[in-house]
Amino acid sequence: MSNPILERAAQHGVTLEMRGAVAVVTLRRPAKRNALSDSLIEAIRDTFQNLPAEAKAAVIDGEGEHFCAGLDLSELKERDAGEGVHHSRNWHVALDAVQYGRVPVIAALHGAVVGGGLELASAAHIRVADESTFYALPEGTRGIFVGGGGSVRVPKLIGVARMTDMMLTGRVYNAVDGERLGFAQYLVPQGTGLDKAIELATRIATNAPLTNYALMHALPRIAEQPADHGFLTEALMSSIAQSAPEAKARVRAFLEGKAAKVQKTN
Ligand code: 1HE
Repeated sequence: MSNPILERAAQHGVTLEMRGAVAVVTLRRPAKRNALSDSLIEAIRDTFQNLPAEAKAAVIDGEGEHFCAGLDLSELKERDAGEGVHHSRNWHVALDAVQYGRVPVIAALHGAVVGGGLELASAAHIRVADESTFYALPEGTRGIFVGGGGSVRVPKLIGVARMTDMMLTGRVYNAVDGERLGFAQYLVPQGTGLDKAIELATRIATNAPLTNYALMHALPRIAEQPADHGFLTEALMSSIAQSAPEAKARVRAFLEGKAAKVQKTN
């Protein structure tokens, strides 16, 4: 790896390895259950802002038995209001680099996905959970509040009522319930989450880049817009995507019987 920014991120516990067109980003702080220190958050930001040009999709994983134990509580300092705002905003920048970066991101979840770890997972575009996964927001019981974008992103997955319950009561969801509620889109046997995430990312990497861009950057914004604005943004985005030579080639291939049909599944 020749990029000094990625080398520094690796020294701070976030490594990047290319598997074909897929960048596999790994949190490597297993002794602390990948708890997110300030330097780990910076390393996540720097990694996703500096993905190699050949990366067309990414996977985020955590070394060890847990995906991520959330905020590094040993760094929880007495901050005045201004410092607290900046700390939270630094998380927002880092997790925005995941959600609104250059390529779709698949999170490979296992073990604890809690607090800021759930906030990080929520910034990914798809979540694959293995059977060991559990989800919690212990901020409520620690006397604090989410600060890494969780109040915006988590309700989009499971709704405000369920998030409120999790934070008020310390409720923990297991992998099966988590998939049913919408935390994860895929539930796989223990130990197979990373393989499944790489398989999905490899497929996503073959999509037309403008389609992936539209799904990452236009769709979530359209979903926030009043319907009237959303219809216009959709019309603009779809016309831009359709006008790309790659879209025309793909449609022509289907019409000439050279592209796969949609297959019914069981
Ligand atoms: C930590 C952290 C951490 C572990 N900060 N050091 N997050 C939480 O409240 C979750 C706190 N962690 C846990 O509940 C458990 O550690 C786990 C369920 C994740 C894993 O349990 P286990 O039995 O595998 O590990 P452990 O023995 O509890 O932890 C191993 C070590 O990691 C231990 O340190 P050691 O020096 O004694 O070996 C733990 O202290 C350390 N460790 N989790 C610091 N989170 C932007 S705002 C976001 C706000 C939040 O995220 S609040 C939720 C914080």
